[in-house]
Amino acid sequence: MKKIINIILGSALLLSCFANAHDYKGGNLHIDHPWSKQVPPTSAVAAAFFNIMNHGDEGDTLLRAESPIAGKTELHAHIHEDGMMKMREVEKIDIPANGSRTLKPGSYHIMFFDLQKVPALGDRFPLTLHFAKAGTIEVDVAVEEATYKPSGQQKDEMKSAHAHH
Ligand SMILES: [Cu+2]
Repeated sequence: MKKIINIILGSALLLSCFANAHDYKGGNLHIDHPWSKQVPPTSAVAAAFFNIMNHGDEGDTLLRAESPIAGKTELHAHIHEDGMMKMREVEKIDIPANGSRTLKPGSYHIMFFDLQKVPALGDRFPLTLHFAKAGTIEVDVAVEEATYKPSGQQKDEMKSAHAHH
Protein backbone atom coordinates (compact mmCIF):
# COMPACT_ATOMS: atom_id res chain seq x y z
CA MET A 1 0.00 0.00 0.00
CA LYS A 2 2.76 2.38 0.97
CA LYS A 3 4.53 1.68 -2.29
CA ILE A 4 1.41 2.53 -4.29
CA ILE A 5 1.07 5.83 -2.44
CA ASN A 6 4.70 6.60 -3.19
CA ILE A 7 4.14 5.94 -6.89
CA ILE A 8 1.07 8.19 -6.91
CA LEU A 9 2.98 10.97 -5.11
CA GLY A 10 5.90 10.51 -7.48
CA SER A 11 3.81 10.89 -10.60
CA ALA A 12 1.92 13.86 -9.13
CA LEU A 13 5.28 15.55 -8.58
CA LEU A 14 6.36 14.73 -12.10
CA LEU A 15 3.11 16.12 -13.51
CA SER A 16 3.43 19.38 -11.58
CA CYS A 17 6.98 19.67 -12.89
CA PHE A 18 5.74 19.40 -16.48
CA ALA A 19 2.94 21.83 -15.72
CA ASN A 20 5.48 24.38 -14.45
CA ALA A 21 7.59 24.40 -17.60
CA HIS A 22 5.53 26.35 -20.05
CA ASP A 23 6.59 28.49 -22.96
CA TYR A 24 5.01 30.07 -26.01
CA LYS A 25 6.11 31.00 -29.53
CA GLY A 26 4.85 33.68 -31.90
CA GLY A 27 6.75 34.97 -34.93
CA ASN A 28 10.38 35.33 -33.89
CA LEU A 29 9.49 35.58 -30.22
CA HIS A 30 9.75 32.89 -27.57
CA ILE A 31 8.08 33.63 -24.25
CA ASP A 32 9.28 31.56 -21.33
CA HIS A 33 7.49 30.78 -18.08
CA PRO A 34 4.91 33.53 -17.51
CA TRP A 35 4.28 33.69 -13.75
CA SER A 36 2.54 35.90 -11.25
CA LYS A 37 3.55 36.51 -7.68
CA GLN A 38 0.89 35.26 -5.26
CA VAL A 39 -1.02 38.17 -3.65
CA PRO A 40 -3.37 38.25 -0.61
CA PRO A 41 -7.01 37.31 -1.42
CA THR A 42 -8.08 40.92 -0.73
CA SER A 43 -5.54 42.44 -3.12
CA ALA A 44 -6.78 44.75 -5.88
CA VAL A 45 -3.54 44.43 -7.85
CA ALA A 46 -1.20 41.71 -9.14
CA ALA A 47 1.79 41.54 -11.49
CA ALA A 48 3.10 39.13 -14.12
CA PHE A 49 6.65 38.34 -15.23
CA PHE A 50 8.31 36.32 -18.02
CA ASN A 51 11.32 36.21 -20.30
CA ILE A 52 10.96 37.21 -23.97
CA MET A 53 13.61 35.96 -26.40
CA ASN A 54 13.79 37.48 -29.87
CA HIS A 55 15.34 35.13 -32.45
CA GLY A 56 14.81 37.65 -35.27
CA ASP A 57 17.22 40.12 -36.85
CA GLU A 58 14.82 42.98 -36.11
CA GLY A 59 13.84 44.38 -32.74
CA ASP A 60 10.23 43.96 -31.59
CA THR A 61 8.09 45.89 -29.13
CA LEU A 62 5.49 44.86 -26.58
CA LEU A 63 2.76 47.46 -27.07
CA ARG A 64 0.01 46.42 -24.66
CA ALA A 65 -1.44 43.53 -22.69
CA GLU A 66 -4.86 42.49 -21.40
CA SER A 67 -6.34 39.85 -19.14
CA PRO A 68 -9.91 38.93 -18.17
CA ILE A 69 -8.83 38.88 -14.49
CA ALA A 70 -8.27 42.65 -14.43
CA GLY A 71 -10.28 45.77 -15.15
CA LYS A 72 -7.07 47.41 -16.35
CA THR A 73 -3.73 45.94 -17.46
CA GLU A 74 -0.63 48.14 -17.81
CA LEU A 75 3.01 47.77 -18.85
CA HIS A 76 5.20 48.91 -15.95
CA ALA A 77 8.84 49.64 -15.17
CA HIS A 78 10.69 50.35 -11.93
CA ILE A 79 12.78 53.52 -11.94
CA HIS A 80 15.09 55.26 -9.46
CA GLU A 81 13.59 58.62 -8.52
CA ASP A 82 14.69 60.84 -5.62
CA GLY A 83 16.70 57.92 -4.24
CA MET A 84 13.63 55.68 -4.22
CA MET A 85 12.47 52.81 -6.39
CA LYS A 86 9.14 53.65 -7.93
CA MET A 87 7.09 51.93 -10.56
CA ARG A 88 5.36 53.72 -13.35
CA GLU A 89 3.48 52.91 -16.53
CA VAL A 90 5.52 52.76 -19.75
CA GLU A 91 4.18 53.04 -23.31
CA LYS A 92 6.10 50.03 -24.58
CA ILE A 93 8.77 47.44 -23.75
CA ASP A 94 11.45 46.90 -26.40
CA ILE A 95 12.91 43.47 -27.13
CA PRO A 96 16.27 43.78 -28.92
CA ALA A 97 17.06 41.84 -32.13
CA ASN A 98 18.75 38.49 -31.37
CA GLY A 99 18.37 39.29 -27.69
CA SER A 100 15.99 39.05 -24.80
CA ARG A 101 14.07 41.09 -22.26
CA THR A 102 13.30 39.78 -18.81
CA LEU A 103 10.21 40.99 -17.00
CA LYS A 104 10.89 40.39 -13.32
CA PRO A 105 10.24 41.80 -9.85
CA GLY A 106 11.97 45.18 -9.46
CA SER A 107 12.15 45.70 -13.23
CA TYR A 108 9.73 45.61 -16.15
CA HIS A 109 6.45 43.83 -15.40
CA ILE A 110 2.80 43.54 -16.41
CA MET A 111 0.53 45.12 -13.81
CA PHE A 112 -3.12 44.18 -13.21
CA PHE A 113 -5.49 46.67 -11.57
CA ASP A 114 -9.09 46.36 -10.45
CA LEU A 115 -8.88 42.56 -10.12
CA GLN A 116 -12.14 40.83 -11.08
CA LYS A 117 -10.82 37.61 -9.59
CA VAL A 118 -7.78 37.36 -7.32
CA PRO A 119 -5.62 34.51 -8.64
CA ALA A 120 -4.75 31.93 -5.98
CA LEU A 121 -1.53 29.95 -5.64
CA GLY A 122 -1.48 27.21 -8.30
CA ASP A 123 -4.05 28.97 -10.50
CA ARG A 124 -3.45 29.87 -14.11
CA PHE A 125 -5.01 32.81 -15.89
CA PRO A 126 -4.92 34.00 -19.53
CA LEU A 127 -2.89 36.97 -20.67
CA THR A 128 -2.92 38.43 -24.18
CA LEU A 129 0.21 40.20 -25.38
CA HIS A 130 0.29 42.52 -28.40
CA PHE A 131 3.63 42.94 -30.18
CA ALA A 132 4.43 45.36 -33.02
CA LYS A 133 5.88 42.66 -35.30
CA ALA A 134 5.02 39.23 -33.81
CA GLY A 135 1.37 40.25 -33.39
CA THR A 136 -0.84 38.76 -30.68
CA ILE A 137 0.45 35.99 -28.41
CA GLU A 138 -1.80 34.31 -25.83
CA VAL A 139 -0.10 32.89 -22.74
CA ASP A 140 -1.18 31.30 -19.46
CA VAL A 141 0.24 32.88 -16.32
CA ALA A 142 1.04 30.49 -13.46
CA VAL A 143 0.56 31.85 -9.94
CA GLU A 144 3.63 31.07 -7.84
CA GLU A 145 5.05 31.95 -4.45
CA ALA A 146 6.92 35.23 -4.15
CA THR A 147 10.59 34.69 -4.99
CA TYR A 148 11.93 38.22 -5.12
CA LYS A 149 15.61 38.54 -6.05
CA PRO A 150 17.54 41.83 -6.28
CA SER A 151 18.57 42.71 -9.85
CA GLY A 152 22.26 42.06 -9.03
CA GLN A 153 21.45 38.36 -8.83
CA GLN A 154 20.03 38.31 -12.34
CA LYS A 155 22.83 36.17 -13.80
CA ASP A 156 22.53 33.57 -11.06
CA GLU A 157 18.80 33.65 -11.56
CA MET A 158 19.21 32.94 -15.29
CA LYS A 159 21.51 30.01 -14.52
CA SER A 160 19.21 28.47 -11.92
CA ALA A 161 16.22 29.07 -14.19
CA HIS A 162 17.97 26.91 -16.77
CA ALA A 163 18.81 24.23 -14.26
CA HIS A 164 15.18 24.33 -13.16
CA HIS A 165 13.97 23.45 -16.66
CU1 LIG B 1 3.65 47.94 -11.40
